[in-house]
Amino acid sequence: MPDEKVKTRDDASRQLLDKAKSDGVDTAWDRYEKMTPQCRFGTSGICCRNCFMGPCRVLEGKPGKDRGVCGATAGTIVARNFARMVAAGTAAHSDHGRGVAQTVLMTATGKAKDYTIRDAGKLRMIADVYGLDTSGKSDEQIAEVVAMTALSEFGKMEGEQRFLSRAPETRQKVWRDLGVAPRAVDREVTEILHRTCMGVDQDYKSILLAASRCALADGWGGSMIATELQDILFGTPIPRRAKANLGVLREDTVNIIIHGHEPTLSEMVTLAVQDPKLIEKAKAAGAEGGITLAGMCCTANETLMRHGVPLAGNSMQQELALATGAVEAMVVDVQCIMQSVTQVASCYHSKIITTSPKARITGALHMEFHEDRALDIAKEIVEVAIDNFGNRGKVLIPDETSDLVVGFSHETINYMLGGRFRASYRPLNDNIMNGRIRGVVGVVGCNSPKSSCDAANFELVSDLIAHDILVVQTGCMAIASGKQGFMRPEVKEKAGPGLREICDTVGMPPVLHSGSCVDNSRILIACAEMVKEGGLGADISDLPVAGCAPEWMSEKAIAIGQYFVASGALVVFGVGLPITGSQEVTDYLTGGIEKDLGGKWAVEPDPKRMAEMIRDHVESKRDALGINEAKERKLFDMADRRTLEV
Ligand code: SF4
Ligand code: MSK
Repeated sequence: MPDEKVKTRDDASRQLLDKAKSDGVDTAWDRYEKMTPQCRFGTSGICCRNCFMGPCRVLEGKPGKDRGVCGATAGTIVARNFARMVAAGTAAHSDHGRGVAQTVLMTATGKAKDYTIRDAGKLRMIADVYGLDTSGKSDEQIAEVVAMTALSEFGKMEGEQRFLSRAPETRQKVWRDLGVAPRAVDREVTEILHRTCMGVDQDYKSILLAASRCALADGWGGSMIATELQDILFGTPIPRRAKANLGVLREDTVNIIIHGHEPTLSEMVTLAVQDPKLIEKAKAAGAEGGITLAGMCCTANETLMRHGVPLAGNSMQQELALATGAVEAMVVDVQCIMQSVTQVASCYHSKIITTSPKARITGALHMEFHEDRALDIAKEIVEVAIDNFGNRGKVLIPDETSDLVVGFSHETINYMLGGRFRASYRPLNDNIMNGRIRGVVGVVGCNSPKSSCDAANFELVSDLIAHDILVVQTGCMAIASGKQGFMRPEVKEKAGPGLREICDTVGMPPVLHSGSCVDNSRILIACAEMVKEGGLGADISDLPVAGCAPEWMSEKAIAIGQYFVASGALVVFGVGLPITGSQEVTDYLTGGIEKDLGGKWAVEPDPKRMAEMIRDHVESKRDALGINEAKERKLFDMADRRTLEV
C-alpha cells in the first residue's frame, strides 16, 4: 500500500490519515487496498449480468470464451455497460434538475415561502429560450410557466430538448443528421435501460449512439435545467473570495458540514446558521465562536459560488473531515456520499443527518427535507448539531487553508471580458486568435483512491496555465485547485506570458471556478457562445478546447464525458475507462466517433502526458483554424489604402 504521501498530495488529508490510523478508523484507501487486485473483467467492461443465464465474463479473441451464454460479443457487452453508466449519470444529474424545477414551481405558486426568485433577468432569458410570452407578466407568473416547461422536458411525448437551440446551428445539424438529438430526458434514460436488456440492441455502434443521445439529454437537458433554474432561484454566481480545506473548521465553533449536491436544502442551512438565536444557543453550549458552516463536494461548490461558504474539501476528504473529531453534524442529501461516513462518525461524536427521501443510510439520523417548511427544517438540523457540541472529544484540525476567488459563471466570464456595456466573448475569441490564450480546457470530476488525490490536478493545471491555456473547473477538481492556491489572482505569475497579460488586464485568475458537476453545462454554453462570437470556426468541434477528468470515479463523470464528446470536444480521462475489453468499442470511442460527432475519448493516467496530449490537440485545432500562422506586419501602399473602406 502506498504511503500517505502517495495516497494524497494534500497535507491536511495526510495529517488526518495518520490520525484515522491511530484512532483505528478505516478509510476508503484502506478498503481500496483490501479490494485489490480489482477484477479485470470489471475494469475492462466485459462482465455482463444483464440476465440470469449469466453472469458472463468474455474474452475477446479467445475462441470459446469470446461470447456470453446468449451469444453477446465483447463489443456488445462493453457498449451496454458503458451506456448504462451514461444512463445512470444522466438520471442523477437530471433528477437533480427536476427537483430544482419543482422547487421553482412551488416558489412561484407560494407553496415554498422560504424561497424567492433571485435572478429575474435569467428567468426572462430562459423564458425567451423556451419561446414563452412574458409581456405584462410578473416574475412569479413567468417562473410558474418556466418551471412547468422545464418539468415537461423530462417526460414530454414529442419534440427535442429545447435547450438544444442554444448550441451552434452546425452542431444541431450534426445531432439531427445522426439521429442523436435527445427527446425527453426520461425517455432517453429508459430507452438505454431497454436497449441494453438481454436480447435487444446488439450492435455496439447502435448502442453507443443511443448513449450519446442519452448523454446529450443530460448536458443540454437535465444538467442545464438544474444550473439555470438554480441561478433563477438562488442567484447567478458572481466573483467572491473564500477559503478552502479542512482548516476552515474551528475548535471554538459548532461545525456543520453540508455534503452532496442539491442546493435547495443547503441554501436554507446557510440562512439558518445566521439566525442570531441559534448563534446564541451555540455560544451557550460552549462554542464561543458560534457556528461554522462548511461544504463538501458539489454542495460545497454551490454554496461557495453563491455565498462564499468555505470549502471543507472534496470527495476523498469526507471521511477525513469526520476524523478531525470536530464535526458536530454532516448533513447529506444525494450523490457521492460514502456509506462509510456513518461508520467513521461512530468512532467520534459526529452525527450524519440524511435529508433526502431518496437517500437513507443505515445508522444515520434521518431528518427529511420538504420545501414547504424548508427553513424550519434547516433550523432543526442546526439545533441537532448545537446539542451535539458537548459530546465532542479530542480534536485535530489541520492548520491548512487556502484563499480563492470563485464564481465564474458563463455570465461572469462574459461580463469580465467584455465589460458591463459590451459583455461578450469577443475579447476571449480575439485573444485566442492572437495567440495570447492558446485555448480553453475544462479540468473537472472527482477524486479516487486509485491515484494520489489531487496530484494529477496539480500537475495538469500547472502545465496548462504555464502554456497559456485558460483552465475552467468544476466539481471536486475545482476544489482541488482551490486548496492548491490556483484560484488566487496572484497565481497569474505561474501562467505563461500571454495568459498572464490577460489576467492582469481583466483581474481574473488563470484558473476559473465555474461550479458543481451540473454546472459543466455552463462550459457547454461558453463553448456555444465562443462559436457564435465568430472567428473560431462554425462548430464546437472547431474550437481549441478540451475537457479532462484526471481522477474520475462516478458514473456521472462518464455521462459528462460522453456529452462533451457528443458536443464535439476531446475528452481525456485518467485512471482508466472500462471499455478496454473490446477493441472495436475502444477504437470507436477513441477514434471513429470523431467522424460522427467531432469529439472523441482518450485515456492517459500520467498527468504530464495528459497535458501534452491536450496541448497537442489545442495546437492542432489552432492549425486547422489557420490562427497559428505568423501574421506578417503589412505596410499599406497607396493601392491598398484605396481599397480600404472608410
Ligand atoms: Fe450472459 Fe447474455 Fe445474459 Fe449478459 S445477457 S448475462 S452475456 S447471457
Ligand atoms: S461531487 S461526481 S465526486 S466531482 Fe459532484 Fe466530486 Fe465527482 Fe461527486
